[in-house]
Amino acid sequence: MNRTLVICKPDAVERGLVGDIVGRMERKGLRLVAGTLRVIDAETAGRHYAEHSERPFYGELIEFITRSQAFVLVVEGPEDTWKIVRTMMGPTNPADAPPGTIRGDLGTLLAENLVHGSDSAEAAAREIAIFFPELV
Ligand code: 3AN
Repeated sequence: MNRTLVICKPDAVERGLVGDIVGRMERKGLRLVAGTLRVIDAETAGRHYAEHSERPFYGELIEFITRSQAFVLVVEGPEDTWKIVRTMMGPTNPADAPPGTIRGDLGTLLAENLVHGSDSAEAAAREIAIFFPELV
């Protein structure tokens, strides 16, 4: 089996959309391995988003992801589970995300796009180790 990290971001928790987002993954056939509702601290957010540290929106990104509780989870499925989740999420910008995707159905804002999913098998392993070291 193959695992990936998902974050229902603060906007998803604030809007009461965690059940919808997690339900989509369960109905798709993915299994929940771990999940925790937590405020992500700035240090953890910085490790998670290290690849974006030089981007102009980095400060905004850290402020957003740390502003209130997020639901951080690990899901499991067959090969390339990270890719299944990414397809379900839709493109980064909700304006480009087709209906049927999480961002296409539920979001309008680029900076508050509801959900994070690891973008490769390597990223999944790295990110699971950041948020759920006990699973490694
Ligand atoms: P994704 O979340 O689809 O993997 P990334 O990794 O390119 O997208 O970006 C990480 C996060 O940074 C996005 N989820 C989004 O919230 C934010 N972001 C990306 N591009 C911008 C931008 N141009 N302005 C503001 N926030 C952005």
